[in-house]
Amino acid sequence: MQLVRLERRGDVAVLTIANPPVNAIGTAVVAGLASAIDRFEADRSYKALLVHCDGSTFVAGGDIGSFDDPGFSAAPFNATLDRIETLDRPVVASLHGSVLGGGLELALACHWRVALPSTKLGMPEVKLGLLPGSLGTQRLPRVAGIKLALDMISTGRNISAQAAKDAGIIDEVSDGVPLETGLAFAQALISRGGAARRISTLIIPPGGIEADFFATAANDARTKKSFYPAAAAIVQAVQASTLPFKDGAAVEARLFEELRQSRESMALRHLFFAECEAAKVPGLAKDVKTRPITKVGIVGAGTMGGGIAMNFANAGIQTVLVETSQAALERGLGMMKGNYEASAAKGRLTTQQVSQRMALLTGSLDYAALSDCDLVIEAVFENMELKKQICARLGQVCKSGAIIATNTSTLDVDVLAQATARAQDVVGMHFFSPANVMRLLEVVRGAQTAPDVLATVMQLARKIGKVAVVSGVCYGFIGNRMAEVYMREAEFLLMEGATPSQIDGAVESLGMAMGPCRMLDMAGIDVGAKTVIEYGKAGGLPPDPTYRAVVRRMFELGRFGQKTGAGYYRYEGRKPEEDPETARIAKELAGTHGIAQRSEISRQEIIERLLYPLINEGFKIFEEGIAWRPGDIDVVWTAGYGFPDHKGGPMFYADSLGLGVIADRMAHYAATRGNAYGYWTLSPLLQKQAGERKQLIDSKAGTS
Ligand code: 3H9
Repeated sequence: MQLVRLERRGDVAVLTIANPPVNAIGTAVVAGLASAIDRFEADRSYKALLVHCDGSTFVAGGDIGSFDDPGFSAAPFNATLDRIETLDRPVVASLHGSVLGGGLELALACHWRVALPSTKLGMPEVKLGLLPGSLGTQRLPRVAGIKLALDMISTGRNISAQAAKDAGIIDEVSDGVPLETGLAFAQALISRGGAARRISTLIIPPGGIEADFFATAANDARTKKSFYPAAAAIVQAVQASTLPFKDGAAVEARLFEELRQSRESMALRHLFFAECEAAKVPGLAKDVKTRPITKVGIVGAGTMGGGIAMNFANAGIQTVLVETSQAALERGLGMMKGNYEASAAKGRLTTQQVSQRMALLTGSLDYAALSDCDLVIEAVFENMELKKQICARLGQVCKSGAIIATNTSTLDVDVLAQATARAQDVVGMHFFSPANVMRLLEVVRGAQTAPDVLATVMQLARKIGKVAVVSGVCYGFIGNRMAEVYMREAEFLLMEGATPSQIDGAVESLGMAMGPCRMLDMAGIDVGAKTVIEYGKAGGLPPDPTYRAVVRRMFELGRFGQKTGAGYYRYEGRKPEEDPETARIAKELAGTHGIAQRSEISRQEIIERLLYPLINEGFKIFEEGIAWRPGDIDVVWTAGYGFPDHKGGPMFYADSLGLGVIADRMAHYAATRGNAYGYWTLSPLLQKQAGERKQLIDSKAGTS
């Protein structure tokens, strides 16, 4: 396929990029651009050049996959942009879709820009741990001003076509077909004798900005975004736009290359592709017909059910909530209204949007209200017997072809599927709290889940803005199964004498959003303890009396975490304070179970004991086929559990550390702590990869 074409339309040479799906710029496109420019230069009968793209979008960026090539260089594309800008006849870019990164850089090298009203423009490189590497840090400030340019490049946010016009980034907003609007603009330009204009020749006026502007921005980047080297580099590169263009360009080139090779950027690029991959269901026929979802039912209007319902109302889907009492129903609907009103108060929603969303949410005390729903999700608390009863009832009440989903976070989806007597319609939809905010959705495929059910739920997840990862059935699926070993070690460390803030501080120092103690206090110790108790009833727990002894004791004492003002920490409002009572409880348990307390436990030991078993569990999950790809595990932990994205998720992080290091330290803990219950037994896959000195994830982002 020809990726770049040059065709005549009267006086105008039309350059078309056709590189689906998003017209990303890679080596072949750059070569195509160069040859098209050669032809344009050679033919003096053309009066203007129009650059546009086939398909649903203008160029959405450089080809992210190519950044992993050791021989990658931005120089050929940058030289091509330079050639475009220095052309002596006007060059017009006609924009549509997502004009991002290298796409916006291409547009800024053109002399004039026209865009459809629906166009989104942005420089999202920062989300990949990069900065714009094709002169975006130099050209954008020259047209948009330093403040807006720095804001767009630092946040990676998109702006609308109208906002871009107001900021001077584009010249005209015009509706129609991109080729035709671009041609009309180019022809009008020719008629009025419009000439070439070059952003690189613009000079940023000195003194147009506060004297300490860049110092403050650099300080913010260093302190607030210390885990992300791109943040500080972006400030430096944008500051360099006040230098002569060539000098600024050299600064940008150096910084881009440093970032491209940074671990952080590799990790974020891995996650970009891992998220794209996670949406793909292996073996699912492309033409599988999904089931229409126009009405959703939720059983349970508690925090979880309410949060889940809001996702559907946000997407314009009618949703009915079923509860057992009027009071519970009213409480649930009131909570949702309160959440929407809080968003409106922050200016995120209009009052009209609040009313529209609330109008989509109704409540009922009668299961009959679920009979015309296309999807019903049970979201009652984690109790197998209760969930089985509800599933049995849903099996009877739901219409034929309706999907029945369980929001269980740990229980056996196949057992629940059997309870409905229509297992092919059943799937797990594990939302994360707060369900209207957290991006992750674990989709649990049961042994009999029908392919079209899986396809429908994956499509629906995208519609409601979730990143969905498919998991097989096992205790806790991908996320909570790994969290279980992490919590296990956190509790052992408490009993050995570490404080909650030492434990949390250790993993937070790596960039984890929240350590295990704060996490459980927030999620609810009662919820955590009941899950462990349920797991025990199902025979899943090791015969170890010390296993998760702390959470169970806290539960007995009514220390449920934030909601009761005390858990691992004591709370004044939401602020956690160290609580001597926790140390006392841990010491008492240590005494009961004969666990020796130590006055000092190193940060390194805490990190290793929390994260290495978690990684080991991830390996088991992958080799058992519970997760299809290591990247799926990384998406679960970064999107749902606050694992630092700049470390790429636990599996990518394991590769960065070296699997041999993890295997050695696991062996060390097996020897020093004993391994009666197999806590330190290596997954065969981890052992094999470590032995062969191999990585788990191929460096070509996201594939295993
Ligand atoms: C950059 O530009 C650096 C420059 O400064 C310097 C360059 C020298 N590359 O998301 P979707 C794939 S950095 C390669 O489902 P949507 C994606 O993996 C780049 N592949 O579609 C997926 O593949 P698959 C700055 C890319 O309609 C398919 O396209 N730009 C790229 O929901 C469809 O993607 C960005 O960071 C790419 N740049 O959303 C933009 N982009 O079908 C990143 C997409 O195999 N992209 N793919 O799974 C996006 O934000 C969204 O894809 C977009 C479309 C909004 C464009």
